[in-house]
Amino acid sequence: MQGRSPFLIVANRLPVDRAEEGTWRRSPGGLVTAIAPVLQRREGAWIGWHGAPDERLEPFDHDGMHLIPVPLSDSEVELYYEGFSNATLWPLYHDVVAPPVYSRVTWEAYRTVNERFARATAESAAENAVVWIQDYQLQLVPAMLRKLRPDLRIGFFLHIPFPPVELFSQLPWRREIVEGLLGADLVGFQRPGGASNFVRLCRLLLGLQHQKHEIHLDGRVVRAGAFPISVDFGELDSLVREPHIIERAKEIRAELGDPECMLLGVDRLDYTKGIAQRLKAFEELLCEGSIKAGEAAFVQIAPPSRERVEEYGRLRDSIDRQVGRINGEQGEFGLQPVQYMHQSYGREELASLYLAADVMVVTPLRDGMNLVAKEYIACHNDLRGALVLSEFAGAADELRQAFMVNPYDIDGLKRMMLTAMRATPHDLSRRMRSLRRRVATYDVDRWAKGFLAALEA
Ligand code: GDG
Repeated sequence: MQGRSPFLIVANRLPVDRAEEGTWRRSPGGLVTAIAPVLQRREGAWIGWHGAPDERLEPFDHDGMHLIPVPLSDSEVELYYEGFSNATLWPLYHDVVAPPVYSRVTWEAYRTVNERFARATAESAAENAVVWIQDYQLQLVPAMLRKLRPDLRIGFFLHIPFPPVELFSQLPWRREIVEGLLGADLVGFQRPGGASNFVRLCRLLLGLQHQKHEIHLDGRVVRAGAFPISVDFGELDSLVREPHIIERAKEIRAELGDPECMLLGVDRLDYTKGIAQRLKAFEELLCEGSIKAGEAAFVQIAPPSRERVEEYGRLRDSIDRQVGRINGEQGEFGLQPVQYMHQSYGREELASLYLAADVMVVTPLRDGMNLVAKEYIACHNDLRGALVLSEFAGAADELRQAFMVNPYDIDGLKRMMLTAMRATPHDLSRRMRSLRRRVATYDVDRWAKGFLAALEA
């Protein structure tokens, strides 16, 4: 077992993107930030796809991390990733807000690719190594891996919601998925409700005994639990204290025509994020005169996502139309109430936007956690700013001082957006102080350490 790793992360994607020919750069995002130091400390390895189809790469080192690429063919990207992961599991796990596609062909590809990940992990893990598998693309890996390597300690974390039995049962391969997850020693969810759904499913579908969140099978115990993910609070908090970020935030407001109130949305363009609902609420507020066009500006950042999946193409067209209609009907010369940016921005620009915004509007119809909400809070050491937050985001469990909404209730959403816009500085700072205490204490480092401590206990 020489040269094998005592600690492995297994995820659909490696934590790097290609820069220029032959060079790599670390991908942005909390997961990588949280896990990279653990990998470096423990001489671990990360197993995942490197992002280019039909290409085989040898393992390589980057940024103190040992990376083991798993190849995917172009057709596997289409069937396993865009198909089963993103056209079946994603909508099914998000309350079927879009209809899931059940296809035997994409399921087969999902199984094949999961098997490949399990083999790559089995070959790279040292005796008794700790393995941490990430997310819905790899739910069969725990059981496949346990079969190959019963000596390993296996953890699994689901970043998206885990649905109630009544919805999950639609899945023609429900049994295989649950049995796949049960290969782990610890199955982590964002919310306690996800862990309860899973345990209940094990009982109802497989007839397994459990005590609270401990499931008994084959003489083993599988534990389920909630481990709410978070952000790198310290990094964002110091970033927004930099003079160039503060300057840029002022510039952004000036570019918008110095509105009294700037509202902001930041989401991958995804139908689970409730973008249409928040725009509708804003449109009605303008239409009925509750707010004037020059008084408020709505900035919606929505980088493209999963564009080859059909439902995402439809969403793109419908948001394009909605924004066009609002600006066409409610705007004036040189004054567009909605600034819709269908592109991705750098970390610093994003931080400046968060800092500039008076009201952050986070209205997912269902969301595992929602890091944008926590990032906004981390960026407001000025104690200014209001967070409008959907009760259907995992973050709602922790961020009780936000302006809570049901995004399906457009009247309620309108009322809460107005309340947030008109809240007194005293009320805002009281709420923000408490929100910041929470996010500063439970940051992403604490999440990773908490999960690993439970896995190794
Ligand atoms: C999944 C779950 C769970 C967004 N636009 C830009 C950009 N972003 C960054 C945000 C944030 C991240 O992307 C999005 O994270 P979310 O948590 O909001 O949502 P998902 O992508 O759906 O993530 C979710 C998460 O996994 C972690 O477990 O919270 O529930 O669905 O960090 O800042 N980043 C940059 N430019 C952009 O234009 N650089």
